[in-house]
Amino acid sequence: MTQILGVLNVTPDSFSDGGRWLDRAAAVRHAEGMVARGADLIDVGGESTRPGAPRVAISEEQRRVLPVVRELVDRGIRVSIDTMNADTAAAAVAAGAEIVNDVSGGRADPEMDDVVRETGTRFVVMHWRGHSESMNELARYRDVVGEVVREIEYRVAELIVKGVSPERLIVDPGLGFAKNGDHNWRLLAHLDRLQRLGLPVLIGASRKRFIGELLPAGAQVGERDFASAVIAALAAHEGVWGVRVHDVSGTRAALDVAAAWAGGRTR
Ligand code: PMM
Repeated sequence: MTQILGVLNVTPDSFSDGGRWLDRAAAVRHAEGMVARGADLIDVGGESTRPGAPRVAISEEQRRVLPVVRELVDRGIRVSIDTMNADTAAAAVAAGAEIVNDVSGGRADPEMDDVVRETGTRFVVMHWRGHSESMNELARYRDVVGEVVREIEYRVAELIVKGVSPERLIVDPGLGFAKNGDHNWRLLAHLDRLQRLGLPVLIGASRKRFIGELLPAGAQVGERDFASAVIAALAAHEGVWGVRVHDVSGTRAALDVAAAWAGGRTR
């Protein structure tokens, strides 16, 4: 069954939910709501990765996320930590986070690979070419699917050489990260190429701009949820391991449809 990672951005500036969950009690309530609606894990992040976002000091990132991680773990909620910082990853894993979701796939912080090996955490290797301020210039490909798969494969090989067990790795094409809408759709249409690496695949399409580009002009960010849930259903149908989403109820329904459809085949 495809896993749902419910997004909890503890930031003032994420593009779709910035500022809403900076208050710890509100963040925890929101996470509990997502679990009640069917999230398998809560992906807690303290640094916005939207294009052009400024970097956040590590101390500030940890001040935002660590108390929330601790409180969710105490309540029996499974947590992934969305961070590019090795120190934050180590502290979150020590607090009980079971997945480190690094949008740079370990490329932003040279210490990350060691933390992954030493802690034995599960680790998301997302395709990444550079920080958000340079993302648009880096969105140049001759063969986006081939290049993204090769670059992820290279990073996976580097992690394995450093002693990380491949069973701990999850891969993610990094939709919207140094990619335009056309790139994203090609990657989604060729998920099988990424799946051939033999590792679980995570997809983060929820509410991203390329979905907005399909909708009528002037549609609000929240109106992207229905289309995001359709992508989740199609991705689940292709056999992805997980989807990272903001709207858990819609995604739960979409994934239940995909599972029932798949079940219908076997009866
Ligand atoms: N996208 C965002 C943040 N974290 N993590 C993974 N693994 N994959 C993604 O595509 C991804 C991510 C940016 O989206 P947000 O601003 O809505 O959190």
